Amino acid sequence: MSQSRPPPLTGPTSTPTRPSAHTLITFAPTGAESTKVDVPQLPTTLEELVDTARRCEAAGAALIHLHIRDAEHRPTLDAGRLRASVEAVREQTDLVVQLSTGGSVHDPLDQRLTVLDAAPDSCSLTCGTTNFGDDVFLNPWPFMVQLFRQSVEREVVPEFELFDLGHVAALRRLLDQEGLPFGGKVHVDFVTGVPGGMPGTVAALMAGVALLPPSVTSWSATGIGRAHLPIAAAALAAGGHLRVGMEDNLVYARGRAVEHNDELVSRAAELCTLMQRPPMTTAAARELLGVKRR
Ligand code: KMH
Ligand code: ZN
Repeated sequence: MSQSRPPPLTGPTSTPTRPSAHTLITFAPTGAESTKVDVPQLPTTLEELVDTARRCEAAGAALIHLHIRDAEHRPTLDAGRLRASVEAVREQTDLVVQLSTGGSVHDPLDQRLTVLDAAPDSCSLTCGTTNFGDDVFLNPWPFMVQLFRQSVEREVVPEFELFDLGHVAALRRLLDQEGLPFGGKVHVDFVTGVPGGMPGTVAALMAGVALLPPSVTSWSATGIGRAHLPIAAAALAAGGHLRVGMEDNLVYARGRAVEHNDELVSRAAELCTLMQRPPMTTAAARELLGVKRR
């Protein structure tokens, strides 16, 4: 703990009163948790990823949240593979490319920092440690600060991942201490329903939204597993944006597995359109997030 006066962890909040006319749909196609053996339809090869990216863009998504796998389909932070994946998705789509810096719960912190070497448009930045099932997803304060500073240097736009209400307080502390991220916008994503994090309930999501600091310019939400649809509906109703994908949910409906990520994106796009906030274009997403053209 430093001796200087700590910044306030509470203060003005920014519950939005006027929702954006369009909805940013983010998709997280792979994650680091499911295995190819258990879920053969999970996109794990570069070819599968690029095909998924194209199909999800066509279905209405504007941002891909990317984890990659090695030749044995295991999670990896291999620099060459990360760079090749970013380049391939960029060549084949106009999606905003976000690399996960969360990786898997087994990835060391210093290796997670090297993800920015692959020059993505955006990177995830989780605002605190959380229990993650039987594991721990580690995000100590010095790591958050280091990643934030590195993202500013590299001109990569962070998306602040909030798994718990305490993460909202940590986000406020980070912004108070470090100022605005590269691009000047602050986009956050509530990841609800992780066993150990905030529950995937409307009440928990709304509590998080109510605590957001005023510098937050947009927020999205995802629900893990059976929280997927209710959280999407709640986020839309409250003026938020959506994240969907097989990283978060493998079940399309009771007794029916997700066969392809674009099913989840298509359903999200239908929901947005029904709610009179149709999917945002990739160009509009770049503007919303303050992402630089590379
Ligand atoms: N795979 C989780 C341990 C992120 O992408 O930044 C962390 C995660 C968050 O998925
Ligand atoms: Zn992730």
